Amino acid sequence: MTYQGVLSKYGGLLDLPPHTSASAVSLLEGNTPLIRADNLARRLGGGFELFIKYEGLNPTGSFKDRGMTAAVSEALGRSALSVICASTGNTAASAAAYAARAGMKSVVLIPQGKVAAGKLAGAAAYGAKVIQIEGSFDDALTMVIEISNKHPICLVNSINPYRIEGQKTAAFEICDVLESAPDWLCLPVGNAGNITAYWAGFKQYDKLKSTGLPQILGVQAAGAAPLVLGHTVENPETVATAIRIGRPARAEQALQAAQESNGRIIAVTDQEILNMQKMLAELEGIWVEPASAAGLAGLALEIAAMAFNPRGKRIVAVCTGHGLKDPEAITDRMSAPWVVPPKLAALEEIILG
Ligand code: AN7
Repeated sequence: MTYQGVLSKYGGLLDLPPHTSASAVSLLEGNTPLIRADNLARRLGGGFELFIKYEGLNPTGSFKDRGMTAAVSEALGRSALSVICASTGNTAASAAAYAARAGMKSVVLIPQGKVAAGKLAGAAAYGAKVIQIEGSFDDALTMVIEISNKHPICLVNSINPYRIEGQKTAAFEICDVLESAPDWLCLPVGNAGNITAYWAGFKQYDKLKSTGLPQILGVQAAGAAPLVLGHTVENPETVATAIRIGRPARAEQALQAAQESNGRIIAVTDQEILNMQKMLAELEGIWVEPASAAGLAGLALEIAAMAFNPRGKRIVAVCTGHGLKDPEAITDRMSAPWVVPPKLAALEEIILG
């Protein structure tokens, strides 16, 4: 049978109300490739297997689509007319796309001036009402919780339990491809929905199919690292705007995932994130947005610090969003391209000279 999205493939394993499946709103999300990254593994010292779970290849360019198909299908199933979310950008684009397909209205609240171009453009293209808040993502999240409690607008941030259910499917896919869980899973952590979903997914699959459990390495940006610091961050700041979050909604569950899996949550600097973004693109041909390089940057740091020995291990790095989401992360820093007159001699001089 042709592929029909994560609810169709894994719906039986997801804790969703019965009205959900009948109204499935899907863009055939999920089924993303797990790509071997031998060049990068070698650069990091070698001796282990490294795979990239390339979530940037989802329909709107990020992993959010896995949870959004579940949340919007559930909302439509009980005849909700509109959805709302706070977002650093990817949730906004995903919510807007799935709402559009469902014939629902969407409202997205974003922190003013801190959302990457491809995400803002996506939300607008899919027809969302886009509202900039003169504040942080955390301020915006507080506001959407309040308004959705007061009015019949469905909240589709990852506080919505169906988002987590849908996002568990990424863990199922990894186990299905590898025929077991990896030894380590590293991923970026912002509002902490995804790490919560992966851990729940791996635990469920292990019970069902004895696939084993990975150790989880959650990685935050140093300027937005409440889970590492042990307290909320009032003014989070990082080049990885997707994870510019100071008060994660699922902080406790993230810490629990790290602890139960015998893993950890660490922070990396913006420079380490940008270096890894380039390294992944230049060594493997995989361009991800800055936040999505954080998991790998954390892995590199752990290996360099000899915090753990990767030898013989199977490691999966989740790359959550596509590089095209945030072109300025590259173009703002690159040297200007060569300019030559349309003459062969000039071209030869640059290429051969
Ligand atoms: C590319 O879109 O929070 O820890 O509002 O876009 O589950 O929050 C995005 C988060 C990682 C962190 N990578 O995931 C939003 C938003 C990318 C992201 C994360 C996000 P969570």
